[in-house]
Amino acid sequence: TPPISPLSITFDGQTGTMSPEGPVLTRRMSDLAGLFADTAAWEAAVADGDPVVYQVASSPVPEAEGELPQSITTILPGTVAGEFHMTKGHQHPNPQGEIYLGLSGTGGLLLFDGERPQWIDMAPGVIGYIPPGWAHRSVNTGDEPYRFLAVYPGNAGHDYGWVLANGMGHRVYRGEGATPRFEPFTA
Ligand code: S6P
Ligand code: ZN
Repeated sequence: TPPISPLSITFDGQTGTMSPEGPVLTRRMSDLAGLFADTAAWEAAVADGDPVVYQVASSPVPEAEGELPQSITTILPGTVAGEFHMTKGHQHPNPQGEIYLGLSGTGGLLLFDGERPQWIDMAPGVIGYIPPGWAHRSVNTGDEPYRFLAVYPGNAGHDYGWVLANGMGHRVYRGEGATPRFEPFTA
């Protein structure tokens, strides 16, 4: 991939769009196989319209070594048997850091290094830092879309199998009031 020219990107934190825009990825309930604890409830949601769970809008900056691609993830509100809507979650096979900036709604960043789960509350104006070697998943803990901007090294990659094999340390459920309830993940 040839290097990209300097550019200005306009984004809307209330809609999750970027201009100019690169690829937009849509993940539906059926794309999240094996991730929610209640398999029967997940199957019922897939059968009942297979709703969109999240979308990722990328800038035109390519995922190539030396570049710093950006994307805005929008996770729609909801649960599967009380477990909050979330991203698949991944490790960077090339261990490199990443930053998230909260744009709208409320959510959290679940991090797991294989031993210790960590949680960062995310809201507009909060930067969540993901150190190298920490798998990461985003969770919408509110009743409106949760959006964040991600900036990451272009050669970091995405390993989704690691999360299927190791989990993320915790599961995140709707709790009392605004506080999520965490349950240990057992693989
Ligand atoms: C990429 C960055 C985000 C996620 C996005 C979707 O390194 O962490 O752009 O890709 O939030 O999550 P996932 O786990 O489906 O890639
Ligand atoms: Zn990442």
